[in-house]
Amino acid sequence: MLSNSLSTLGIFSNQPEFGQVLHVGKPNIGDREKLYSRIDDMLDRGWLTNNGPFVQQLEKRISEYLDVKHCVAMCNGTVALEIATRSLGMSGEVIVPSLTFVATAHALQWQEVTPIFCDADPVSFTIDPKQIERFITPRTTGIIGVHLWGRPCHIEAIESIARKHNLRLVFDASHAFGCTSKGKRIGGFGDAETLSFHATKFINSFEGGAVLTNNDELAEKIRFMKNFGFKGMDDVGHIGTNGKMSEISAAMCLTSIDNLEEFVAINRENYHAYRDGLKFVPGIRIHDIDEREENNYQYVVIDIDREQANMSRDLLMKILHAENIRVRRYFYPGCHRMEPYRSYYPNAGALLPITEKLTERQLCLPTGTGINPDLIKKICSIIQFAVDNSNHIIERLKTEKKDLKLEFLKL
Ligand code: T4K
Repeated sequence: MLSNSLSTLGIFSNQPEFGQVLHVGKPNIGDREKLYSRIDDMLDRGWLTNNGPFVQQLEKRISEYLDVKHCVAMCNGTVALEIATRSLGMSGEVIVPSLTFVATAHALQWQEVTPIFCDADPVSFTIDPKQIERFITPRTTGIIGVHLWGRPCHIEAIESIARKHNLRLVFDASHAFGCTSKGKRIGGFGDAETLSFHATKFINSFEGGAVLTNNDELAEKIRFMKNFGFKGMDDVGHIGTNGKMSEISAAMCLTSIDNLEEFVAINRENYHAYRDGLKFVPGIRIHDIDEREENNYQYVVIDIDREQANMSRDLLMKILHAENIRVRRYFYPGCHRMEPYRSYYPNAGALLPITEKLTERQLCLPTGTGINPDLIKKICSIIQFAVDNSNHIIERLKTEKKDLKLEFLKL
């Protein structure tokens, strides 16, 4: 393909440019020897879960790193959200952005709390504080902000709305481990923040998550809730569930954190390689990361202007997939267009114009330790080639690929 000829493109049934699939979210593994040695310790100890020493070590390390009083490790980020919102007594309706991974909304609906979708700020992509108050009703009990792609929410504005209306406030910080807002590490804002350590995250524990809070009483309640409500041996004082993180997950997470600086450096270099490689491609704009703040650079997102690029986002995605570049449309089509929400609120899109627009234009590009600037140069040259030759590609697809949905080909 790099010979830059139309006939070598994977989308015309040729060999893909890359023999191995390049994933968004390929796990960062870290130092295997350290991981193996931790696993040996764990097996020797014969303590595999239930608040083991690695979990305790991890909680201490995270709370110190993020400067938050309590970190309660969990089995995943979704359960962390469920427990955080439940422990705060969220009920009725809770305002959430639609532009997020569906787990943010599902964590509420799973408990029969109704997520009410609010539009995104077109610049930060996070929940728009100017829109929140229009969704507050007598049934509203809380707000969840999501630090999407590591970009901090408008924290002060949302905090002040929550205070004014006496609402509980949770931030879903699944994407934001190691990111700062006005110089302060994300983790201690709102009543609680939640993390995900899923395999695809910057720091991972295979599956895992955490709830962070500065509130002693809340932290105690969360600890009970994630352990079936046990307050002591044979003494159940709360309703609870099984939200515990296992020792092998904590071992992985500790190892991941040992390598945090290296992961940031690799992601930063990749982000800059994409910036350089895409700066002259018409209609393709890489979303800026505010480098005055600390970032994990885990999500490299581009915006595709269909008119300027002379190509839809979805056609570009198909072209890249055919080269084994598995870009993702995070978070298309928006939670409000997924079930059950789509059936509950078929017209929600009318109140979410920015979300509707963004979800049609964005693509996440592969980064992380599995990617490097040489690979990125090739990826960018394919994007450049596709955009430069969009008319020819579309004409040829129309004749050769009659099964391809017309929607992809429309300009
Ligand atoms: N809140 C937010 C804002 C979130 O983004 C998430 C999770 C949550 C809450 C909930 O946290 P968890 O309960 O998951 O801890 C993935 C992840 O499964 C999900 O954790 C994540 N957000 C979301 C953004 O991405 P999918 O459906 O895209 O996963 P999947 O299997 O398609 O994998 C993504 C890419 O990574 C693929 O291209 C394949 C690659 N991959 C994946 C895995 C698991 C690998 O290369 N190796 C792997 O081991 O949701």
